[in-house]
Amino acid sequence: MTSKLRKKIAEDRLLHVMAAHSPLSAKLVEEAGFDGIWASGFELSALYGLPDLSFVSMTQHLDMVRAMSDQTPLPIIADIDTGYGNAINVTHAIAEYERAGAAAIVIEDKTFPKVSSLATTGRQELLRIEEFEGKIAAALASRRDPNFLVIARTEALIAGLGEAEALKRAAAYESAGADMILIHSKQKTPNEVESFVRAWSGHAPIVIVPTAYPEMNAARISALGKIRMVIYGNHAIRASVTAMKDVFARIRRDGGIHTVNKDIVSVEEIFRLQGMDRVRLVEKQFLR
Ligand code: SPV
Ligand code: MG
Repeated sequence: MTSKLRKKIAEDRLLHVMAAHSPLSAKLVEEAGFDGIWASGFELSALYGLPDLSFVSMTQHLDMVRAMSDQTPLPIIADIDTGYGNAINVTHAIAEYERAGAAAIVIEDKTFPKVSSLATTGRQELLRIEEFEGKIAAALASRRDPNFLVIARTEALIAGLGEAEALKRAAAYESAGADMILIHSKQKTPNEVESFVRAWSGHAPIVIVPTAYPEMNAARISALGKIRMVIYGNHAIRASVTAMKDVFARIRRDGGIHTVNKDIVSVEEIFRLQGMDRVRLVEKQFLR
């Protein structure tokens, strides 16, 4: 999967990567035609009913990455937050994520424990640049497959440190060997990210997560030219919550499941997603 992602990035087109929080949602991402899966920390935290504050452990996240990669051939971009500790911990994390079937990791320059970048309040503390360069170097030195991508994410704009600091950090992380740079912003308009991208003179392709500024669509992203990947960061979990809330409310209101039945997928569709056809084949072959 690693070389597949590397090749896609070399194709010089915008890659669309959708969040997933389970093997089932990962399969739906694949069937919808996305280029990759974002193993989002925010989504997995929400799945457990927890805030995105480094509460979910590396083991929990790794188990999910492994389960997703067992179910879909799509490249998985793993959100490893701050790398679960210092540069030494990063060496361990990279080996584990590679083994679990991820094609790439995104590591961010915040301190541990992190606070969700989308939180309107809360501390957003950044590491010293040198320390984060060390974490990138540790990631690069620990990958066994050179096609396993190390994506460095700067939270300088999220922390309110401004474009100059974001550019300085992005340049330092590129020099440290990062394959791509993720620039994150929670401004309600694309202006902040567009300005950063225009000012970016590095060679590393850019990744964005336009959750807070949804009008930044594919046409607008492509017009900037330097962005190679867009991550739809939490749309799987938000779509699930929307759908469940709606159906549950209708069942309560209507006093039964008779009205919603036609509006939700059939049990047969779930059988298909579960791979029940394979069970039938095995049954025929081996049950005697
Ligand atoms: C995630 O999806 O976990 C992310 C993106 O890291 S964001 O929540 O926007 O920080
Ligand atoms: Mg995250």
